[in-house]
Amino acid sequence: MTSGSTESAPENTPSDLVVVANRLPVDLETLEDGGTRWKRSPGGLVTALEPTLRAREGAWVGWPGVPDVDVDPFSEDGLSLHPVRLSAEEVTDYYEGFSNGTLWPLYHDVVATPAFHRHWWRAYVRVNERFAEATAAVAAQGGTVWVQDYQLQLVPGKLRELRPDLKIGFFLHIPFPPVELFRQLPWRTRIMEGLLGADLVGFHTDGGVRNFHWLATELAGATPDRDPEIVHVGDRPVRLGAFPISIDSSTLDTLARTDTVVKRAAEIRTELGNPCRIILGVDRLDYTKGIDVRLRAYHELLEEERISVDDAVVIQLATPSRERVDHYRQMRDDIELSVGRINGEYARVGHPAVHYLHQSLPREELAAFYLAADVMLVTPLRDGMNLVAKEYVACRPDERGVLVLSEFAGAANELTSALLVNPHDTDGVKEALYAALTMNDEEAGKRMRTLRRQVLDHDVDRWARSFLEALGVDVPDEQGQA
Ligand code: GDG
Repeated sequence: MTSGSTESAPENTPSDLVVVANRLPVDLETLEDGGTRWKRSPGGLVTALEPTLRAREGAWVGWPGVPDVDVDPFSEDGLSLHPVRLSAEEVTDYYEGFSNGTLWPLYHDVVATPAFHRHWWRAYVRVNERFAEATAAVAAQGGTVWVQDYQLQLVPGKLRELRPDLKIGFFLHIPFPPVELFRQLPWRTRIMEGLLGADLVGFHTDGGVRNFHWLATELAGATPDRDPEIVHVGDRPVRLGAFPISIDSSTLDTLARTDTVVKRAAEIRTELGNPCRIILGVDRLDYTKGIDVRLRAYHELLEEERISVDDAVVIQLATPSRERVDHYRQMRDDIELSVGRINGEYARVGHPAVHYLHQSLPREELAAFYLAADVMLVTPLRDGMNLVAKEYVACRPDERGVLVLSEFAGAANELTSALLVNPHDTDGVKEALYAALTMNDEEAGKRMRTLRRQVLDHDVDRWARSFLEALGVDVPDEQGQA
């Protein structure tokens, strides 16, 4: 195997702090000659956790993104990585099936119908056990383990059985659903018991904490405490809390001030034919993101002749996502049909109304789009947080631009100076879009300044720090002092 900048494997050194996530922070890529190499996938989570992980000889347990390969543990830039093997069938049943065909729609308010299949569940249990075993083998005596997200909800319980000495945290990146919806799940008690294996269970919002508290005490037999953020499993307390995730705000702010990005933003406007207003959407192509909602609102404004294509064009960047899952294939067809329909009716040669890119763009290019956009439309039907909304704000050091944001995104709790909309109310979204397009500079600037204060003060480092501190971990400061 060719592997980027890897060092010899530190597999025998137990780690004080272990992050467990479905994916490793690097992807295994197959080369043309049949060899393989590691490619870093620098997500927000890695950036947030890297300094803490390095300071404590941290480890990361996860799937390398390719089925049916056995890869030995290795270390990259001082972080030890422990790949977990998944077979192709497990990727289908545990990942695409139970995680993305059952839990994802169920936890997002059933905006698509979840499928319940017993063979998917069995694969989920098996894979979760494998992750727990891999973690148990890596964590130092009395160490800390931080489990991430909905794919691994059984890991805390299983890990506690294997290693009662560990401190275990769990963070859910998607919404924790209302009680009535969660109760549809045939394996609801098993999931609750899995999560209650943790010492600390974190959500983006207080709503998640409340839903979880009810289910823990009414369904899973935990005992309430006087403190609503604690329940007891036997004599063991489990803490609950809201930890709204964020982004590396200052890095994005700096990027958006660079000459390259500023110049590219101006170029984008010219390439679009200098429309008065650029409206932007940036999403993984996912049915929860409400891409159809915003296209409908734009379409109706054109139909009603309140705006024209010279006044406002839409750019929709839609990153390819989960393309083997049925709901996603159907939704992509629907969106592409709407884009075609709007352009068919309103575009002129060389001047589309909607510019639709089903591609993933480099980070600098994305920052230039944020900087070029006069109106950012973030209209999910349900979203744990939504980092795009925060990234847009961080990329506006010019204090211009208007954010239209769904009340059903976790980000709406913090970004209250955005124009908040109910994505189910087409008229409401339409009016908010119109208000954003016609807002005067003074009001837009005032709103953007308030949004920027929030996003720049509450970055992803603060998020990671507050979770780990609540778990009782000494987090080193920026100088590396514990
Ligand atoms: C889950 C929860 C929660 C998108 N297109 C490109 C690109 N992106 C990046 C964005 C942003 C990320 O993808 C998407 O993050 P979101 O938070 O918006 O949504 P999910 O992927 O659904 O994330 C969500 C999150 O977990 C964290 O807890 O906020 O609620 O659903 O960072 O910038 N990045 C690049 N090119 C693209 O074309 N480089």
